[in-house]
Amino acid sequence: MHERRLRVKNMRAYERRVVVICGKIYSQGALMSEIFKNIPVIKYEGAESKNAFAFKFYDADKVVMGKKMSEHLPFAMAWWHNLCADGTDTFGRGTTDKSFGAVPATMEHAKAKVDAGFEFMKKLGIRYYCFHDVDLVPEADDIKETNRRLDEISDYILKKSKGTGIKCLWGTANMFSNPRYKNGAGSTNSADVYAFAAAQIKKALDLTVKLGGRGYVFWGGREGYDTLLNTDVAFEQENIARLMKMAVEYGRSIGFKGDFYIEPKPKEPMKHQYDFDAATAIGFLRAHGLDKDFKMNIEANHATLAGHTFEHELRISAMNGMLGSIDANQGDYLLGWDTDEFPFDVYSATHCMYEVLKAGGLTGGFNFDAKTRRASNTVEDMFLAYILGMDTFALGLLKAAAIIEDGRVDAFIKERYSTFTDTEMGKKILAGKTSLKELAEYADKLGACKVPSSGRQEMLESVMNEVMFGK
Ligand code: XUL
Ligand code: CO
Repeated sequence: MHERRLRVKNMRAYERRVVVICGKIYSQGALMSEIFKNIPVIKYEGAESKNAFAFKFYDADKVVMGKKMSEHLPFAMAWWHNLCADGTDTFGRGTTDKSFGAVPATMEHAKAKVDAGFEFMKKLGIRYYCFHDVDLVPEADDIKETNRRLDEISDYILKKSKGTGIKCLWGTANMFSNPRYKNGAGSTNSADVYAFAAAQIKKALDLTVKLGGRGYVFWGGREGYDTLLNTDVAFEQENIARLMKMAVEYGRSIGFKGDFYIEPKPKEPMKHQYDFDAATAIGFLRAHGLDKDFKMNIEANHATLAGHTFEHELRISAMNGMLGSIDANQGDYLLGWDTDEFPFDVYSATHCMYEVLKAGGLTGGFNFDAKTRRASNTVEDMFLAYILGMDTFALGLLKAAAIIEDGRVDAFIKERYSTFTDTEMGKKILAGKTSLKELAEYADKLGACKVPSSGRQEMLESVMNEVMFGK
């Protein structure tokens, strides 16, 4: 019914070339050559610049620790926030016009979003984008029609990307918005819903491969539960693992060589999410033999919701060889939900980049899974937000490199564990060549144990301030 109304509206719009909705005029059919007419190409002007439409710290070609900034920081645009989200919240409708001159929820609009997205990325020098299937086209009532639309739009994206070097960073399937996923997707109680989830993953993998994606993400939106009174946790987790195994099997069969990612999140929308944090997700992957094909996509705001720091989640992933990609955003410590703000916290970005540099970089990239505030409702704000995010991570990179080059933090950590590397008994412990019995005899011989050396946290925090603000 809804679709028929939409078709009729579209036909009328097509005939008239323009259509008026809620007092606004939308052009139909004709695609504008430049959408963000008042926004220039964003260039690096340095820290002294007062030009809001310039980078102060992100200097793409600047070499830091042997690599260009643009290589350290493969930034990506999140299709959903940047091209779809209009500021709607639980208390009010949208504040931002994301129609880009087309009638919303039509294929013309889907194409206008592609035009807007590519102009946006080109003006900012961003080389990647991330998408959910339903960010790209309006979902139809019948999955066959949705898939046809996805074929049409991905052809259009491919055409549009020719000669730009812009590619997909990762793709994913939205398995949380449609009411059929109210009880989960891989964790649903309905075999039919499970089949639809599988069908969406199959198509999203096809699209990811077609668009040159480096990765494929599983964010377990509704994979969790609210009460054990209606839930078989073991059953649901086994089923999620089965779905992931089928995804790996299918992905590899169509030539997908990239990584699959789990994007951990502790809560929201579900009370207990199965992929609570990196440690939980890594344990799950290992238990189901999925750890060779999967890595983590760590989102800053998800880490803080889990009661962790961003850098903790990155460290846990990296030390398990599973740091794949990053959703670069930030939360608000005064609010307990996923605010998806553009990152401006340079301390956090510095800790993040320290982890990334130490891990030897990412196989994925930095996806701005972030939205402008509801009150920041103009197209200018879209650009200003990305300038903020890109500059924050550029600063993070510069400061993290400075901390590593300064060497005091690394030297302190090495020294802190030196009783294991510089004493006979410490070496024996590390080599696995001792036993409880021998260690107990050793303790007996000592009689009393010295309190270990100071952690010097305050001194090290001063070192960080010094490196951040000293020059
Ligand atoms: C939700 C979230 C998602 C994933 C992709 O909190 O972060 O947008 O990044 O599904
Ligand atoms: Co995310």
